[in-house]
Amino acid sequence: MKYLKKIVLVMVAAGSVLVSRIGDAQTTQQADLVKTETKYAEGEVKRVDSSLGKITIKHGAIKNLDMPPMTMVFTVKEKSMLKEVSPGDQIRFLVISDNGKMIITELLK
Ligand SMILES: [Cu+2]
Repeated sequence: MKYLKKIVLVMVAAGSVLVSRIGDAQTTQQADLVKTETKYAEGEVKRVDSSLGKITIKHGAIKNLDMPPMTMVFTVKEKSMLKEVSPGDQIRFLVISDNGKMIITELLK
């Protein structure tokens, strides 16, 4: 009887490890999903200033910056990123906040 109790305890312990592992996997999966969803912001190019490395974008919500849709000016990390874009283009972009300055690190048409 004592032996049986021990087996049950071991099984319960093993079961809880399994459950916690499944929980971890789900959390990781959800984190990945959030990452993908917040990765790119979308918008339409309104103005390009190649010499200053600035671009005006009418953008949708930018989740990682908690920003609602609006039209605003961004600075690009590299001026060369503006070579391929012109007003009217639909773009996807990655933006980071560097001490309140919005910097586009990636720009895709
Ligand atoms: Cu904005």
